[in-house]
Amino acid sequence: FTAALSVSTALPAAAEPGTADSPLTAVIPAPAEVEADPGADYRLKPSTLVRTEPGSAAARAVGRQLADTLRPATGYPMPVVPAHGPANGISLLLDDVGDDLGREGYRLAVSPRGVTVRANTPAGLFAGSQTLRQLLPAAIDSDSRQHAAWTVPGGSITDHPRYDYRGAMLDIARHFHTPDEIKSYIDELARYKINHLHLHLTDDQGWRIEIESWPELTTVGGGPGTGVDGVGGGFLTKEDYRDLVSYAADRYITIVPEIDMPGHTNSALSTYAELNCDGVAPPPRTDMAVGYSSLCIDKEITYEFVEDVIQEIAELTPGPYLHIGGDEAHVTSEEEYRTFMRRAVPLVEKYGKRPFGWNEIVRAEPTTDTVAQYWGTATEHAEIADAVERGHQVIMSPANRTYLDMKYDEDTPLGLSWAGYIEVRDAYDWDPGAHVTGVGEDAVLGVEAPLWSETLRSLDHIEYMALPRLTAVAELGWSPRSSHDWPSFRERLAEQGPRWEARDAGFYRSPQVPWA
Ligand code: TNX
Repeated sequence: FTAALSVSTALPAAAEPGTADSPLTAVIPAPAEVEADPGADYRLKPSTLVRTEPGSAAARAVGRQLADTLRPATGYPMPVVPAHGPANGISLLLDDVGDDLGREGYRLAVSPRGVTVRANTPAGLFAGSQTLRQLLPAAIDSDSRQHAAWTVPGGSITDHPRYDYRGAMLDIARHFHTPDEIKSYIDELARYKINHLHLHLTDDQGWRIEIESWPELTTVGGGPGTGVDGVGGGFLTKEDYRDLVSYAADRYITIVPEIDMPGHTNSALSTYAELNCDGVAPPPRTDMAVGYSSLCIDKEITYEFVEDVIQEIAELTPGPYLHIGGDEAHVTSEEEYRTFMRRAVPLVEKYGKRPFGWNEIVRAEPTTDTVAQYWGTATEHAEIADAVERGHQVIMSPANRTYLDMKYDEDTPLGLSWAGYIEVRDAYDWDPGAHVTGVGEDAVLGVEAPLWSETLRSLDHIEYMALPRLTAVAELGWSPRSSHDWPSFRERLAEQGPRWEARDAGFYRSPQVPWA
């Protein structure tokens, strides 16, 4: 579909024709059903209106966001108005499109008179709007006026997600990333229909979220000189966090906060001496080692601390989940680990949240409502299979597939390689619903791509590691199993390149992808 585009000199790559089968299918994640009608293209005009469901403030807000994203490159005014009268232009309508499409599904129809998105809820309208953005030429992502034929290919799409939970994780503990950088990442997630952002808020090297009852966690534990190599200081105030929650919510993304415990806690232990079994604060750490710290399991103050933190985080978080980590507690004995989790997990529930932990958490046999995040590299894992047998749901984040901090290959300047190199095809070619024996489709709540920040300091670094692999995980989470197809994915991925260029996002030009 990019063939119709005559682009400014700033975007030479976008002038190359796309190679996907049908222009309507050139979308990531792949829509569930597509019916092309080549004679029925719609072209945006200076007079195009964005019409939204009358009486729905949420539909109107989705329409406003869509118009905001279309104005800069088109230069068209794109007024947002209530949808009365015959359809023309872009219409976002709430309608009964059937239970099959659920909360996030939508139908999108393109005819010469306009584009109509119908959905059961505003979340579906938002998802449909993201599809529409990708159906326009790549130059639509530019923040300055471009000369292009703003054509949307004719036909219809019926779409809905495979999994309810499609996530990305950002580690802001090893290096703090600012609210603006996090928002920029949220924008990128939203485009690919990722609907959860897990924030890894605390770790050995830094504590990045204000806790009023333990104020030095941030001023000392997250202050200047903290982070890997001592250059990752900073923290989110409660106001920053609330603002991120609402920025994400506007994009139908739920924040999942993580306070990692009982290991990965050196920043807290070095700030508050009383949390240590011997009452002596260890020195702060800025190296990348893992597994050496633990809260003191036998001290009552530990549970006062844990409860205070969980309470404050739960109060700040409208989303249903609260992640309490639980990974790599190598200096906590198995018995201590169970003792700890048997007190910590109920505290999460006491404050109204659904507990979430890295897969080790199932060793403590917590309530089966606890979601286990699988980060192993094996496809046989008795512990997690047994947990599924007991009724747990699992988030799939196999480290050798979804870890965005793993290097692409031996030459990647950033990242780690303990789980191997992950090229784009490795990130794409696996099935979350059949990856680990005993963890079947029904046990999988969703997928998540974690991005650990030991080696990452800037948004450029984040983008380079996340793009393009993030889109592979997004497609695994959204698109039907039956649409899984590497040759198709790599062609569609190639068309994202000019879009990232148009919006100045850095990405890794994998040799596996036929970039324009
Ligand atoms: C393992 S994955 C960790 C993190 C590191 C990451 C680096 C997990 C639950 N724990 O502490 O940052 O590897 O890839």
